Amino acid sequence: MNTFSHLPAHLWRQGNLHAMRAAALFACGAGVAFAQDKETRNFLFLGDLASRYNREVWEMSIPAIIMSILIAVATSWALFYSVIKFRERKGEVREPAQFHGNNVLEIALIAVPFLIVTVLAILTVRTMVRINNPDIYAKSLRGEPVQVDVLAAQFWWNFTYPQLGNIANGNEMVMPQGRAIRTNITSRDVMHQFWAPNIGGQRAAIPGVQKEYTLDIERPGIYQGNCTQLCGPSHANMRYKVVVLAENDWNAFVTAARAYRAPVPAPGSSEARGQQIFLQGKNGSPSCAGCHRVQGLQGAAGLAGPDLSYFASRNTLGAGMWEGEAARERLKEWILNSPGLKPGSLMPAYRNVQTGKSLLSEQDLDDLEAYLLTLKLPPAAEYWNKVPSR
Ligand code: HEC
Ligand SMILES: [Cu+2]
Repeated sequence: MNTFSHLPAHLWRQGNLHAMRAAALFACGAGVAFAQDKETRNFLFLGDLASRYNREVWEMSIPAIIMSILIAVATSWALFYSVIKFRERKGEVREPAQFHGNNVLEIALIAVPFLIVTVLAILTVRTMVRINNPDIYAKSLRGEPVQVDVLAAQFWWNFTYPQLGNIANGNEMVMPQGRAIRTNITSRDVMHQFWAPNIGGQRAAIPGVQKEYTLDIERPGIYQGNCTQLCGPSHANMRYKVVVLAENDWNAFVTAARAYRAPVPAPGSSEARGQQIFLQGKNGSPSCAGCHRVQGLQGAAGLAGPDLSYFASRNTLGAGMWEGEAARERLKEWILNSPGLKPGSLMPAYRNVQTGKSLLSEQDLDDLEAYLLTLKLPPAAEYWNKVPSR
């Protein structure tokens, strides 16, 4: 039974063509409209094209998408056309036309796909070479590249700036807008993956290997990053923020961060007691300073946890697990029992293993919190206040 048999063949053919033209036009129109609008682009996982890398990838996908649409339209048209045109009619019994041995057809059926694959391969490889070539960034960006060393560890990040007096920050990567960022990515323990979609593709962090990549970002803002490697129980909680600053704000940040020395609390204050515990631990507990670096604090050079130099200027806690208020609220609980809050956290719980009794009193926690909250950049360098939106 043929659904279309009530239509005269020529009418059906015409209608068919019109419908397909309309569909093709609609698809192209929708594609163009989508690409203009930032929200929709984000929705389509294209990122907001805030980096040279992403624009290169987007620009190569346009011809690839157009080619795919053309191929889809052409093959569907050929399929429907031949199914309808050459269908078996009522009472008709005949052998279908045979094409075996038709050289022109067979060569065409090899040559056309070969051409398609070749064109797509050239587009892809060309883009891959371009986005991995530091020179293309250097050409379009201001000044010398900024060096940022990225250390990935279960389940946190450290960002150090070896050319800028070794300033460092944990879990929040501050970077300048419109400059090439030369990253040196490595891992402390297992394989991790550095991925902030707005900045470009995923970059492997491999223990014992220093991988250099050039990144850039064209607009100030906050961009979300996450480890995308299944690196342990908290792999999904291994997040970071990329905070991109306009030139002035970046310069202010660098100047202040280079000059930064952890403040010295007034003797006898809660902060001073906090600093004491931070440096020496309490009741046989390990000292915080043994695992955490604080710039300018004698004895705090630990590298087993994220840098805490200006922890109070950060907006996140637990490598981006919480932000803002939610982060502040959990600070004491975090200090007391980090693995209880974050699965697999390698920061030890401050409890006696045998008795389960806390090694830190409420007072100790208040003091530690008070001390941590003094670790702050000067207002001119508070980077969270400098970016358009969170
Ligand atoms: C054995 C090493 C070790 C000791 C000791 C230690 N920490 Fe940590 N700390 C870590 C690790 C590892 C992390 C990262 C955990 C994660 O996010 O997965 C961390 C994370 C933190 C964070 C969150 C940082 C951020 O940006 O997310 C704070 C705050 C912190 N530690 C404070 C302290 C304080 C205060 C002490 C002492 C009472 C202390 N730590 C003792 C290893 C340690
Ligand atoms: Cu990871």
